[in-house]
Amino acid sequence: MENENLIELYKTMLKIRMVERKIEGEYKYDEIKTPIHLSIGQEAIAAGVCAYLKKDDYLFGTHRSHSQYLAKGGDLNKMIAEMYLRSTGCSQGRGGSMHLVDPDVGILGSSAIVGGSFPLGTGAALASKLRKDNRVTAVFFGDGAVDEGVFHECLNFAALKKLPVIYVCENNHYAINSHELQRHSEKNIFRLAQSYGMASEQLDGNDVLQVCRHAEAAVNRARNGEGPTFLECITYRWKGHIGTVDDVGNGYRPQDEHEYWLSKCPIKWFAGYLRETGVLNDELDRSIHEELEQLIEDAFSFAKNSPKPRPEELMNHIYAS
Ligand SMILES: Cc1ncc(C[n+]2csc(CCOP(=O)(O)OP(=O)(O)O)c2C)c(N)n1
Ligand SMILES: [Mg+2]
Repeated sequence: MENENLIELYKTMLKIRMVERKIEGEYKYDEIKTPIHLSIGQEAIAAGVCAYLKKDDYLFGTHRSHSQYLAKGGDLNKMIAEMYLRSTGCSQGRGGSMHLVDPDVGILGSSAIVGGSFPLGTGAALASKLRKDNRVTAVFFGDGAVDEGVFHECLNFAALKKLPVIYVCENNHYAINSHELQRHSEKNIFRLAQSYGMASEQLDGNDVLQVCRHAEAAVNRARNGEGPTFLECITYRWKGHIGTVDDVGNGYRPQDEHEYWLSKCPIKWFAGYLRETGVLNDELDRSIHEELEQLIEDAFSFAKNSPKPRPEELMNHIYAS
């Protein structure tokens, strides 16, 4: 990868982290009127996969979609306005954090229904195949979504029809409080996809360069008509399932497990790699941080100064025109 692309990748990961840290900090003021699921610690997956998607490729996300939306190039101002449920939000203030959409850059929606991204994304990939539009669809989901029957139906169909789709599993080991070992008879999720006859790999989701290598191969496979790819990306969410708490201790996640994963910070690791290879230095890093801080400040003031939907607009946007 060229140096400038490596820096772009770093910026994307850092942007996700800084945006979510800002949301976390603002949440206590109770002006953000939406449940939030933070993806701090998981940034490398969306950043690495989306680095190989074109603007008009499609993406379908989950309840934990901030990273996916930002990595695919979703508009930051509209995303933050959506957190504040303003008319200027990406879902006109009707959706909140779990319903992010930006069709201008191929983000056709995120879904609060666990497993909801499978049929939507598989259907979009079928449409692309029928239309011969050469688009690739990325379907993001968590390890919890693997427990849904629709996972199997969609993987079978996509493999059978050789659809141009990439299934991206953000395996952070937990579905709310429940560990994957308590839920899965097959302990390696990627093997389930293999059984449907599609290319399927398990990888370190905190190593953005590894994600990139697999994403590039998957996108090429999809574009060349060779069918779907399944990427099981192993990671960890630093925050609790929902909101700003950590969910550590109290019989939920062990302290030592949490600490281990904090030490595997994907951004710290990548910054270290970029410095070692001479791509990043103090001055550049400082200017990237400053640029992002400004962007985020601007997005929050745009959101806070935007109008709320008016009562008489209640029935708008219910049906597509
Ligand atoms: C069909 C359905 N069942 C249950 C829920 C409640 N729920 C919301 S998030 C979640 C856990 C999802 O875990 P995972 O897919 O691993 O994603 P993560 O939160 O770890 O990113 C559950 C069970 C839901 N939203 N939809
Ligand atoms: Mg999970």
